[in-house]
Amino acid sequence: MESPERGQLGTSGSASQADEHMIIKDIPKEEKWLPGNAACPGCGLSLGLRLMAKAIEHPVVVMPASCGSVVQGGWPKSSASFPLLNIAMAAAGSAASGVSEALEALGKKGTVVAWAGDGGTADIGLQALSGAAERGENIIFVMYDNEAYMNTGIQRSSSTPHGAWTTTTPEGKREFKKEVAHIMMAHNLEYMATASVAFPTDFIEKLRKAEAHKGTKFIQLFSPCPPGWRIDYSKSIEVGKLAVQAGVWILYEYENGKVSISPISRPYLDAKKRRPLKDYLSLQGRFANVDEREATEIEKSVVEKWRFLSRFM
Ligand SMILES: Cc1ncc(C[n+]2csc(CCOP(=O)(O)OP(=O)(O)O)c2C)c(N)n1
Ligand code: SF4
Ligand SMILES: [Mg+2]
Repeated sequence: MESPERGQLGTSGSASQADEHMIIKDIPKEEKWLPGNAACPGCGLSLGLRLMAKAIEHPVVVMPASCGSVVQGGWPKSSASFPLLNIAMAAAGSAASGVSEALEALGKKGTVVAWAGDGGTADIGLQALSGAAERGENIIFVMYDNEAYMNTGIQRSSSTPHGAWTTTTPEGKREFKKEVAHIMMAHNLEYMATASVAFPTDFIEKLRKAEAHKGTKFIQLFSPCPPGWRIDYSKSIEVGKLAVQAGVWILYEYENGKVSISPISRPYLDAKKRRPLKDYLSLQGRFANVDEREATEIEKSVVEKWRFLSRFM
């Protein structure tokens, strides 16, 4: 799924670095997120859960109200063959804190993963997440970012990008995307990263790295949603790759106060190597109303994001 970018890395003089990374055939075969679930075809969130359950041996998942709550299916026929607690939309950070403390008190094994959408993270869940991070609760918080409230009919969230159509922004969202990862950087976490379901091995490596750290770890996962982004069901991975190649979605890690751009995104530090933004926008019906002026504004926000991160490198 991700070989072209690995190839690029190898030919840009970093072959030994590339060799250190896992490749697709290294992904564990065991499935703990079972097939036949209720996700739409091409659902990024469902692929993300599948990969998470491969990366982490004993996940204990806390899931606020979201598409995730629905796609797992109704008990007793859930797709999750690991413990999964369905909780209120605002409560991922606090519920995960409680589960983590309880596991420790009882001496039970398990890695607590809060698996929340962008609404359940950037909006109503931000306070509980911030509290957990400030207390240093031993959890991995994954914000799967499909950039809108998909489960309730594609309403905009603060993580919806500028110009995107949603049912509550019929002419395109006026505001710009809230950068939750930047907010989490301000919490001085030991480990924070961005990832994408289009780059599964990178995501798995980051989850494993997160698991090795104590305290609150945060991963923001780019998760395409075909109905919400008005893309063909077969295009999720292509759109995910284009987001990285156009520099819109930057893969990076933040550890001990330093940002390091992940190998897949590193070539795009050089703006000339990025794919044109229009290639990314034009593939998605949600950006159909974006005109030249707005495209320029989006382009500027991409440049500004790279500049912001470069201050921490
Ligand atoms: C307090 C509260 N308000 C509203 C809802 C209704 N609700 C359930 S899921 C959801 C959307 C969640 O969006 P997001 O977190 O982005 O996850 P997604 O559906 O996109 O996967 C909403 C608004 C709720 N369950 N609780
Ligand atoms: S609406 Fe989007 S996020 Fe929800 S199940 Fe379908 S593809 Fe996945
Ligand atoms: Mg969402």
